[in-house]
Amino acid sequence: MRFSVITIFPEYFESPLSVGIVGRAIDRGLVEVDLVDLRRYGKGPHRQVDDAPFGGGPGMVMMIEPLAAALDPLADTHRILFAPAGRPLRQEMLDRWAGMGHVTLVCGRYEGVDERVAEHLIDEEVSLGDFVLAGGEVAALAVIEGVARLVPGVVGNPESLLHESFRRGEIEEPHYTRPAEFRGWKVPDVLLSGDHARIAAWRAEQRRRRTRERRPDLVDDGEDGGTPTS
Ligand code: JF5
Repeated sequence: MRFSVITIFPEYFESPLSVGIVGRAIDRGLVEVDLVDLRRYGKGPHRQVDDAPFGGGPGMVMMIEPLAAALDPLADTHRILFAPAGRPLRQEMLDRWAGMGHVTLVCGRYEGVDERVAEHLIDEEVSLGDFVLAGGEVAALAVIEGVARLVPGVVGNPESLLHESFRRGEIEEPHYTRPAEFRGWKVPDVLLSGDHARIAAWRAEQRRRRTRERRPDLVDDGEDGGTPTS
């Protein structure tokens, strides 16, 4: 699996890509990340990549020329732009991108990106959620990590991928480990009972309750039938 990342901060990615599951996947050659420094394609002696918005207003807009120059050699890849106005990221997208072999991640910065980039040079505009970041770099890292763990051989036990709660449209039940009591806070008795049928029923009930309480948008009895998660 190959990721090309277009960013004005390639150094931002160094530590996150060197540790944990992703770091090991890169070391083993299962995942490759090519960092493309957008400034390389910047305009003039200052390598300018942003300019004032037409029509006025605050902030700066990322210019189309540097982005086009960086994206043209990647025209045969699936190109994703991160921005708050994109479609919300979901597990189904990560599943789909994991099957693509090579995706390009474009990290927006400043107030926005010239709309002609999204319109002509990008396949999908994606958001991490309803909040604003300083740039798309965190979103790119989230996608690299979420996709990398789906690449065959990256995660030790691939069985665990199938049992993920998001694939069932629910959130997870609570987990506990030793000690059975800490500061008087007890682990639910049922988990110590050894009765596997009762444990499974309790966990299923916990998932239903927590989903209803915390994520009513996932529950399949609303107006819109719930948000599919995979
Ligand atoms: C960004 C223009 C990109 O704020 C974000 C973001 C939020 N969710 N997903 C991405 O990206 C930074 C800001 C303005 C383009």
